[in-house]
Amino acid sequence: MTTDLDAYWMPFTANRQFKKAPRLLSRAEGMHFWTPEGRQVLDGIAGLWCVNAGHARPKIIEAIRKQAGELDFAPPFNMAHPKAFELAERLVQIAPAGMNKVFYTNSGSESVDTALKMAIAYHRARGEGQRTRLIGRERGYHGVNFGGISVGGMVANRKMFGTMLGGVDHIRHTHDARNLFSVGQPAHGVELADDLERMVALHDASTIAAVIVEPVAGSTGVLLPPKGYLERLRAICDKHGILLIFDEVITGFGRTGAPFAAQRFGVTPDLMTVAKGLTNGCVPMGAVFAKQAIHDTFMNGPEHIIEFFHGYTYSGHPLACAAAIGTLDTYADEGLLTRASEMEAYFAEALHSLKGMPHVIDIRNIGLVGGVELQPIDGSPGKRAFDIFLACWEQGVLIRTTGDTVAMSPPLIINRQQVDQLIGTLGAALQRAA
Ligand code: PXG
Repeated sequence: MTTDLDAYWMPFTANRQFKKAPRLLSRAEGMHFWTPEGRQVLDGIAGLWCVNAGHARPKIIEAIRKQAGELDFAPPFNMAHPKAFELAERLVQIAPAGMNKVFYTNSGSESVDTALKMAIAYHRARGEGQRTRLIGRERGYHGVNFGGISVGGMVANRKMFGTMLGGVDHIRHTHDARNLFSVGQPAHGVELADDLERMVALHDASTIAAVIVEPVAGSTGVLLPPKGYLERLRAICDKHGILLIFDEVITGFGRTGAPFAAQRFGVTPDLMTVAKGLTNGCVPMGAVFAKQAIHDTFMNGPEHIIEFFHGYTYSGHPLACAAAIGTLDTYADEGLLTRASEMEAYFAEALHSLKGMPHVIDIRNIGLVGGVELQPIDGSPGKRAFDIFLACWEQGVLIRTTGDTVAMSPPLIINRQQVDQLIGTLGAALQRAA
C-alpha cells in the first residue's frame, strides 16, 4: 500500500479490522470487480444491491460523460432542466399503475424521510393534521436518517442513537419458523398483517398517517412476505385511511422479476421509495413515487405558494438524471427488469442445494435475491457468516452478510455458469469451515 488508510472513516465497517487487511476494488466491468493486484472477483451482490445491469455499461457511461460537458448543475428550486422531466415520464411508464408522480432525492435514506414527510403533510392538507403517527416493522431497514431509523426495526440503531422520532410504533416482522427452507413466497404468516389492526386498536386510526414496509426485507436477512400478507396490509390500510408505503430501494428495478415488487406481488402502495438501481449505482439518486391523488391533494391554495416544503440541493441532479436515463435504456434494451423471473427457478434450485450443508438453518429466495441463514457461533453473533464472507472473497466471489445470514443479489445479467460459481464457492466455503 502506498496510500495511508488513516484519514478515511469508513461507513458501516469495522474500521480497525478493515485497515489491518484492506479489501480494495479498483476496476469493474460486467459481472466482475478487479482488485488493484489484478485479481478478478465475481460480484454476487450487484455492488450493494444497486448495479442491476452489471458494471461499466456503455450507455450509462456515455450519458454521464455527455451530460457533464453540457450542463453540470441547474438549481432544482424554481428552475429545472429538461432531463428531470424526461426521466420522470420514463419512470412513470414502468411504475405500478397510478403511481404517476416522481419526487427526486439522492439516496434511499432521503427517499424514506421524504415519503414519511409526504404522508404526514398529505393528511394535513386533507384536514386530518392529527394523523402523524408512523408505523414501521420489526427488522425493517429504511436507511440511516432519523425518520428511517425510527420506523426501522434495527436494534443497533436503538442502542446507538436513542429514542429517535416520537409517535412511532412497529408491527412484527414476517420471519416465521414454520416457513424454513420455503422456495419463493412462504405459505405461513398472512395473519402477521393483522398486527396493523392491533396498532389501530391501540392508537386509533385517526392518529396514524402511514405504514412503511419493505416488500422483501433485504438488509435484515432476506425476509419474504408470506402469501397474502401484502394484500392484507393493503386492505387494512384502505379500511382505516392509512397510507401504505413500500420501500423498494432494494426490490426496485427488476430485483424480484418485475420492475417493482409491487407488480411482482400485485399490491400497489400509495407511496414508493426507490434509489440504488435507479442509476445502476453510477451516480447517487433516489426518488419517491406518489399516486396522482396524493400529489393532487397538495395542489391547493394560492398558486404562488410552495406546495410541499421539501427538497434537496441535488434533487434531480443533471448527472443523476442522465445516468438514470442511460440505465433505463440499458434495462429496456436487454429486458433486465423481468430477467430475474427467467433466472429465478435456476437460481432457487442452486441456492436450495445448500440445504443440509454445515450450519445452514434456513434458505430464502425470490427473483435474484437469496439468503442463507447460518447457525450463529455461541457468544459471537455474526462471526460465522463474516468468516464465510472472507473465505468467498479469497476465492474470488463477493457476497454480503447481515448477522449470520449470507445475502446474494447479483447483477440481473448473471448467467447460469456464474450462478453455479457463486453458489458453488459459497457451498465450498461452508464445507471447509465445518
Ligand atoms: N431502504 C432500504 C430498503 C434499503 O435497503 C435504504 C433504504 C437506504 O438507502 P441509502 O441509499 O441511503 O443507503 C436501503 C439501503 C445491505 C445494505 O448489505 C443495504 C442497504 C445499504 C447498505 C447495505 O443489506 N440498503
